[in-house]
Formats: sequence, C-alpha cells, structure tokens
Amino acid sequence: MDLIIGKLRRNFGRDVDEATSQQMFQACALVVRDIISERQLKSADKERDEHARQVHYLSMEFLMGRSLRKNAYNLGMVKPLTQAIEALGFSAADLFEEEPDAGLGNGGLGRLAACYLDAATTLDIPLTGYTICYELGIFKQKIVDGQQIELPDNWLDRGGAWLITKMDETEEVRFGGTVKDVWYPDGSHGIDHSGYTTVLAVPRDMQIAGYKTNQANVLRLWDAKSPTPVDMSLYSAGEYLKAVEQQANAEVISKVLYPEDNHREGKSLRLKQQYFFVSATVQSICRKHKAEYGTLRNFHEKHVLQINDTHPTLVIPELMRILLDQEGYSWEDAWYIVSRSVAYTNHTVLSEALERWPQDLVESLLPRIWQIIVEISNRYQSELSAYWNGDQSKLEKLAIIWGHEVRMANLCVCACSAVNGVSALHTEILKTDVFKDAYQRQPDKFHNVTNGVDHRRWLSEVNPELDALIIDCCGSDKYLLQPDALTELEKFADDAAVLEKLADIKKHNKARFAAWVQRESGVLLNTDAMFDVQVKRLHEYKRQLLNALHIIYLWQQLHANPNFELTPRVYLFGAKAAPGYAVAKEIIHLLNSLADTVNKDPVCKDKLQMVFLENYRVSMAETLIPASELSEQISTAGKEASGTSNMKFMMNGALTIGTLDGANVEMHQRVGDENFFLFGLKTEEVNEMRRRGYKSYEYYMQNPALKAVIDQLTVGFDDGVSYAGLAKRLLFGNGCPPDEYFLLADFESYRSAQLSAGRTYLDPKTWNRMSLINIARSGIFAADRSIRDYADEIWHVPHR
Ligand code: GL9
Repeated sequence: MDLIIGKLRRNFGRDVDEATSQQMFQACALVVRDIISERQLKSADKERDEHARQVHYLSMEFLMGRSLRKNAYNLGMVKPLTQAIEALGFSAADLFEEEPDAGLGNGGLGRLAACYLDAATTLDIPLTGYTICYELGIFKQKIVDGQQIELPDNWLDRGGAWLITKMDETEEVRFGGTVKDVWYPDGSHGIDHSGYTTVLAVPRDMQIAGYKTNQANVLRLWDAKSPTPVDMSLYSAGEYLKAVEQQANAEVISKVLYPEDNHREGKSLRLKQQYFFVSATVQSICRKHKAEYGTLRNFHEKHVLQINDTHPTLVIPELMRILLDQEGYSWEDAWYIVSRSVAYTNHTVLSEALERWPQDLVESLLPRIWQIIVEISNRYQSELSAYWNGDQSKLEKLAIIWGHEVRMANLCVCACSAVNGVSALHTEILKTDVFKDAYQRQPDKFHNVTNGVDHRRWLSEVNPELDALIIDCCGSDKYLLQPDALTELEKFADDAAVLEKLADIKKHNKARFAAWVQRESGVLLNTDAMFDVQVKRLHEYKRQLLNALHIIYLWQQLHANPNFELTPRVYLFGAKAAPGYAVAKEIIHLLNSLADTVNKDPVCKDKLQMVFLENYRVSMAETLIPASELSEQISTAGKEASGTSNMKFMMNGALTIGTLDGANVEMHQRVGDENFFLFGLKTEEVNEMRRRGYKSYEYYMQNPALKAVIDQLTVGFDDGVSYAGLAKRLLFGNGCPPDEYFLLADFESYRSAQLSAGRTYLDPKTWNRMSLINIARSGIFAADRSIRDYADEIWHVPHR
C-alpha cells in the first residue's frame, strides 16, 4: 500500500485522495513492474553465469491484452494487491478494467505469442520476445448503422506504464543507399554501403513474470526514432517542412500495426517494419553475445531464433550480413552458423497469406540484403538441381527468387534447421502439399507442435469459480503447473453434485457477462437461453456466413411454424474485419441487419436472440469465454491452421460444434463423437470436390429450405439492405470460384449438428457431463505442453 502511495506521489504529484483511477492503475502497474524488474535482473545474471542457451522469439505481433491482474496472479499477489487497492478507497475490479488492452496483434497468431511468453517463463526457459512498439495497436471497432468503422487505438498513454526504455541499447538500422565491393591493399575484400538512411531502434522492454518461479523474461518492443530529430541546417535555411519530414519518415515505421489477418500486405512500409525490427534484434543479440564470448563463432550453440510466420524471415540474411561483412567470415562458415540458429513456424496455408516481395522493392530498400538473398537462392538452386536431376518443375516450386519475387516461406524452409506446423492436420498439409518436395528431400526437418493456450490466464484467472471447483475435486491446484492433472476431474463425470456445481458456475458467468454487455451497450441478453458463440476475425474461410445462413433458416422456420422445435438460443458474434476486406465488411453488415430484424421480431421472443458484440478483443474474451456454452469452430476443413480460441472454450466447459479442421481434429479425438458436435466435409473430401468441379448451385436447387435462405439474402431484412452480392458469390462466384468455402455443401450437416446440440441442451445432466469431460481432457491444449515440445524437439533447451 505504501508502495502505491509512493508511486502516486512521485510520478503524478498526487496524494491518494486526489488521484484519478487512471493514475491509480498506473501506480499499481509501476509497483508490480518494479518487482518483476528485480527478478529479471537476477534471471539475466544467472543466465550469464551459466552461459545458458537463449531462445529469441521474433514476431510482428504480441497480443498481450491486459497485464496488471495477470502479473499479480503470476507473482501470487492478487489478494494483497486487491486489498491494498480497496483500502485506498478504489474498487479493484474497476481498476483492472481501467487498463487498456495492449492490442499489438490481429488475432490467434499474436495471442499465441503472448501465451508462449508466459509458458516459457513459467518453465524457466530464458526466452526473449521481440516485436515493434506500435504506437497504434489493432484498431477499435465501432458499429455505425450496422457497419464497421475503425478508430485508432492509442494504447501507450496508459499501457506505457509497463515499459522501460533502454536508450543505451539503441541500435541503428540502415535503409536504401548503394553497396560496392571494395578490395583492400592486403588483398582482403569488404562491402562499402553508402548513401543510406539511418533509423534508430530504441528498445522499450516489458517485463514478463512466470508463475511460481523467480524466472522473469523480457518482451522487447522496438520504437523507431530519427537520428536527427529536426535537421537544424534545413530548419534555418527556411525548409521547415523538409526538416520535420525526415523525422516523420523514420518514426512512421513504428506508427501502426497492419490490420490484415491471414493476408499479406505488399506495402513498402510493411517491409520496412519487418527489416527494422529484425535488424535491431539481430544486432542486439550479436552485440551481447560478443560482449560475453568475444566471438560469434559459437553463436549457434548459444542462441535459437524462432521465426513466427514468415514476417521475420529477414533475420536469415541479416545474420549472414553481420557474419560476412562485420566479422569477415567465409560464406560457408557464416551459413553453418545461421542455418543452425534459425527455426520457422508456419501459421497458415492460405495462398493469399504466403509472403512474396517484389525484387525491385527489396533491392532498392535493402541493397545488401538483396545480394545475400540472391547468393542463398543461387546456391540452393544448385543443390536442388543436383538432388532433383534438374527437374524444372521442382526447381520452380522450391525457388526462393522466382518471377522477380522473393518467396519468404521458401527462404525459411531452405535456411532453417526446423520447420513446424501448428496442429497435426496442418503439419500433414505442409508435408503433403505446401512444402511437399522440401519434405521429401529433408523429412527430418519437419515437426508438428500443436498450439496451446495459457491455461492459467484462460481458465484459472478468468474463471475463478471453475478454478475453485477443479482444485476442490482434485484435492490440489496441481493442474496449474501440470495441466494434464485436469484428467482427475473425470472421476466426477457422474457425480450429480459436481455437475450441478458446474452448471451453477456457468450460470454465474453468463449473468456476469450479461451485466457487462448491458453496462457497455444497453442490450439485455436472455440468460435462460443457450449462449452460442462465434468470436474470431472475420474471414470467409471461418464461415461466419454459414452460421448466419442457419440463423436465417431458424427465423424462417419460426415464421412458417410457431411450434417449430427450437431450443432457446442467444447467438453471439464478435469479429473485426480487415479495413480493406470488402466482403468481410459486408458480412458484418449482414450480421447486424439480421440481428436487428430477429431481435425486434415477436415470433423470436424468448427463443432467438442475436447480438453482434462491438470491438471484440482479449479483455472481452476473458469474460465471454467462461460464459459460453456452444463454441462455433466451423471453418472449411483444411483452412484453419489450428485455432486457439477453440481450446479456451473447451477449457471453460463450452461444447464445440465444429468441422475436422485445425486443432479441432485433436480435440475431437480426445473427447470422441459423443462429446463433440461434429459436422461437415473432411479435408480430402473438400479437395476431391474442388477437383471435380464443385457446383454450389445444385445444392441450392435441390434443397428448398436452403434456397429460401439464400433468396432471403437478396431480399434483405428490416433495414431494406440487399445482400444480393453475397448470394451471387455463393452461387456464381465473382472473380473467385462459386462458394469457395463450401457453405452450401456443409449446410445440411451443420443444420443437423445444430439440432442435435439444441436437443442435448434440454437434458442438462448429459450436457453438463459432456462439459466436464471436455474440461478434464483439455490439459493437452495448455501452452506449457506446446512450449515443452518446442524446448525438447526444436530449441534443445532444458526446462522445468
Ligand atoms: C493463424 C491461424 O489462422 C490460426 O489458425 C492459428 O491458430 C494461429 C496461431 O498458430 O495462426 N495464422 C494467421 O496468420 N493468423 C492466425 O491466427 N492470423 C493472425 O492472427 C495474424
């Protein structure tokens, strides 16, 4: 308490009775930060003494969400902190709500990185995360007249309380200019890079605490600054704008997170962002390494650089550059070190997401890096040519540079010691399709590490009543560090009292979420109905539209027959669309039009409610997921690499209605048909239909109920907006194959799985038993398990 008071006085010049809740939040954050900082210094000392191998996790995104309660949780001080806050006259719950989400990510990929920081730290692995200190995180979504509007997310003014700026560890990153070979009198040879622009990379470190350990790690956020704040010579020459422009050009690099999910963005600023954070990271690691060992010869023994999707691929040529140009190593020696230091995780098979950069852009922006990529590419081509006896089709598919483009995934596969997918199915697709030839040549390079989530946050912290029940049933809180211990819960699958308790907890969580929704938006949710939830980025392959088609069907059936069998439902949606993704935005519009119509319709009263939750984000997920009963994981088979919210729902006792896609496959395998609402085409069936020429129109013509639903899109709803464009897309395509994601083909199967879910819900004993079994078998989806897999199979580092 004294610590908090001290922070208020010294940082804000305020006594407690004058402090705003924002200042109070920041004071608490500073107190907690100090504690983690102390631990982090000790961890770093210990690692230096032991010369431990370090893991470096490079990612363009870390979707951290809020940290105050989480850090307090890991430090075992939620209770004392809460008491101190209350004693100072504030509500702890309200104060936690004051914290802005650190939204430095788009979705699953970024949230995964955040979960992995927690797990690695908890498992005593020295791991540092690296990313960009975006001034603006993922945009805030507003719905105006049913449509998405994007607003800037200025998280740093309050969220900045977690960051420690380390000016003395600033690195210089160079863009543009020209490179020349120079030969020195002694016959040696070097590279002369001139005419470049320098941008400063200033580290702003976020301290990461582990659970029940003294280990603390760091997430390093690189902030872009101009080396010449304002060029005074230009300024005095009257060129004020030019003087400021230089600064603006540098600082724009860390201005904003690109809001595309599962889609590549071919803008030059995006490439600048990538090289900026990668170059700063590699230089910083090399600098520390040399200070410790005096040489980079043993670099690969002491470091592993994990490349999170292809976005940080430039670490490969950047590390080569340092070893060649600064250390003067031979190509062979440098390649030996680099190829043993880097590992790559692929997170998507969507072709529109696989990064390829135009040669011209790379060449002009990064002339030396370009030369190195060309050399890597040429050497790879010769190797491949020898292996495949000059088979041109193989050479083309595996090429790093082709058609005047640099293919980042192929560069990763070429250079990395390990390549992994993020679920069993996804890895299989990488081996048999996306990287088929590379896999054939080097099968040992390929691994699977199924994703996992931080179960301490996503179960214990956000669902304290369930946490208490688990501890009570299992006789200890062992599951927190050994998630597999959740299986002990299964002994209670037929214990009526426990099942009832489980149902009560769900009820409380639903009431809590409903109260929150009412406070935020005034909407009153029917808490007696099943909460059926689809929250994730809006993308056609995730098929929010299939869910909507089914709701239209239910609405039409209620009109045709007021006695139509329907278990009362509240359909909840939350989704941001990339600002440039027109179809996704149209689907959001549709969801809102449909929701308005359904909610006003007396026929639907107490039976069917539908709400589009504005601005879905980590902190919303934290109250929504514990309140959810049915989890919609309905992507077209073969498209969702893993999914991670599916795991969070499972841990919180929601049942899944889903396809055999991503990690759903492993979830289904664990709980069996009887505890999962499975539907839809399998990956091979989808591929087979695509090969044969899928005709969505036939499904439309042969199923009158489905036809009526599609026709309704064209007619529209109460607001008079027609969604004929979406209907046409499903039936005829439009610059894309008709119904590219097989909604019509899966409609009947989805409808019947939905019916079955509704019926099962009417039998609470069965439903609660299924729910308990899902929780009990969810331990394998903890991030601790994933991180142990990475540590054992890919990083080769010891762990707790
Ligand atoms: C994603 C996949 O689409 C998800 O299925 C997967 O669970 C996560 C984490 O492995 O990675 N790949 C991807 O590009 N995104 C994913 O969520 N999108 C972003 O979040 C940017």
